[in-house]
Amino acid sequence: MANKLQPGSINGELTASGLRFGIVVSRFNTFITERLLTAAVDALERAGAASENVDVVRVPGAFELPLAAKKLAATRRYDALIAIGCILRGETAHYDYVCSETSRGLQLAQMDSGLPIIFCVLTCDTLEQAIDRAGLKGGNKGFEAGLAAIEMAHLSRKLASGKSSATLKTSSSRKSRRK
Ligand code: INI
Repeated sequence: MANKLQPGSINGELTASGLRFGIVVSRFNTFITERLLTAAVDALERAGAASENVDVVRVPGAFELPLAAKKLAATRRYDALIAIGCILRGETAHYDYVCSETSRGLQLAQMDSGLPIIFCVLTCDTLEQAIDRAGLKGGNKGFEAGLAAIEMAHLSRKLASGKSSATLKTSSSRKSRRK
């Protein structure tokens, strides 16, 4: 039997006009990370973000992404951040340390700051797997990250406002009636 109760839902829109984004990119495996970056910027641009509202910061490797993201978050200048990197498995355990500290550090920075930090760090066994995810068979994870950043920026604002889904719906329909 279908429920009579119809819960309200709170969603993030996919329009980027007026929103500010910071992107931190690792130069390690730059062949991949620059492709991810281009696609992330493409997603923001297509959704209406303005050039002056998007900053790109480059760091040496994925391991350095969390600190740069944390510092950008502390400026309180952004609605969302995107962290871009590519970690490829080598012959030693180095890969495991870089993967775990990068993901842990980014999640910590996100939870500490309350700012959405989108995880666009590929962790692959081979270069081929990374290429597939940076514009070939697997699409482009950078584009997905751009969309996730926009959605989370909106959602984050809405959740911080403390308004219920009913109030948000009423105020947005009031706004669209005014247009
Ligand atoms: N950094 C990466 O972003 N990807 C890698 O594949 C990688 N590997 O394999 O070594 C890597 N190492 C560097 C690391 O991120 C730091 O920049 C370095 O250890 C200095 O702190």
